[in-house]
Amino acid sequence: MKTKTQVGIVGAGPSGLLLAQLLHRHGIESVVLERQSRDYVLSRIRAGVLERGTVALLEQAGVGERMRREGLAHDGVMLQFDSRLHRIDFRELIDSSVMVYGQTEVTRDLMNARDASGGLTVYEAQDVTLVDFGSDRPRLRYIKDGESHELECDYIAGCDGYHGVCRSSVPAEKIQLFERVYPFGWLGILSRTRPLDEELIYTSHERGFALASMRSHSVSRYYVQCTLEDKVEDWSDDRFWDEFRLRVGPEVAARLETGPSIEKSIAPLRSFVAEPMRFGNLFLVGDAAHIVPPTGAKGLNLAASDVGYLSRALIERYQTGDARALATYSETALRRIWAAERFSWWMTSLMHRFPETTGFDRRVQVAEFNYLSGSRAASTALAENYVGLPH
Ligand code: RFL
Ligand code: PHB
Repeated sequence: MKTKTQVGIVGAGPSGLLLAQLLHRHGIESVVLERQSRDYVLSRIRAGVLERGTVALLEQAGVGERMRREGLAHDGVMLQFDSRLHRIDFRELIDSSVMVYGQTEVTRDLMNARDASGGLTVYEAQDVTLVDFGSDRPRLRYIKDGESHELECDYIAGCDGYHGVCRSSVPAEKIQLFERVYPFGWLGILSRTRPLDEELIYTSHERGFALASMRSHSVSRYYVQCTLEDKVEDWSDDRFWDEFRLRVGPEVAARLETGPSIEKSIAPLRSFVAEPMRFGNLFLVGDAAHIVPPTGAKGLNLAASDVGYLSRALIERYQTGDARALATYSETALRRIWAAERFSWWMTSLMHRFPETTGFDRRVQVAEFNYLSGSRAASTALAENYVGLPH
């Protein structure tokens, strides 16, 4: 079956759904094609910290109501090195804050908004293929319930994540890839327990990194650095809690409420950027174009800032015919992406134990922590980046 729309969006993660919603608010029609089912998309536990700019975009998209009610505004974060704590006070240093509100909830709100808008989202769309995206007649082919479909559109937005089809459809000679793979992963668990603290605690310990985060006043999210060989099955809940206690130290551990995990997963850490992000009428957005290690809480926020740039450029193009912002989308987005790549790489390097770490490396990490603790300038630099550089 052949159909037509203005913007064909591949992927119903936060990038694709937020783009669809912002376009809809400006009268621009889109169709979203998603490989997985709706429930599968909602079952993925990922990011938890939203920058100011992301919150503002969600408000603009008309999905801020529940986030405002249920999200937790945080005015700072704690860094801990070998039981010494230093608080980065966003409010005092830069008069700002972040919002703790899970990616799952953001996605759920966006799905509900999409339903209300009447826009079409095709879940379980198989074998999505991009056709002639270099021409002015780009098309998306896919199979749904055994039937072939072709969707003609003006533009294609590749919002299909790191393993998606859009980036890999670009001929190798037209794209440059930059990558750093870290020699460790994060093992994360979710539990129905009271969070350890009112704010997040990032810990660097000889045994490796640990993070105490949360989703609400009664649901916590914890991580420990693990090896690339570790398997989820190797980590019973008890083993996880024991390791976590050792890393955060007795004083912080004394406040820890433990309980059965309701989700447990391992994510490898990677930095990755594809350049450029535009190929004719195909635009890459979010994880399809870049990955950051989660240490700076930037992945979802970068996806949102890409969507901000692309939605504004498309709105301008449809409202005034002016395609200049579309022409500079890649350059504009990449400038902010590299700033977040730098910050995420730096914070990962500061907080983790690398297999090759020597006594020298550890002392350099401790010296950097000491500098952060004693310097308002250094703390301000961290605060500015963590809360999010301007869009
Ligand atoms: P997503 O969320 O990966 O969504 C892409 C969507 O595209 C679909 N898709 C396809 N659809 C049709 N046809 C195809 N051929 C397709 N191939 C893929 C997928 O099913 C999916 O629904 O990308 P998006 O929207 O750009 O959003 C980006 C964020 O999800 C991501 O940056 C963050 O979640 C990254 N991330 C984390 N970020 C943080 O800030 N803090 C974290 O704690 C954090 N944990 C994580 C993460 C990413 C992870 N991944 C990607 C493995 C933990 C994990 C495990
Ligand atoms: C999370 O809550 O999942 C989370 C928070 C901060 C990070 C990474 C993940 O840096």
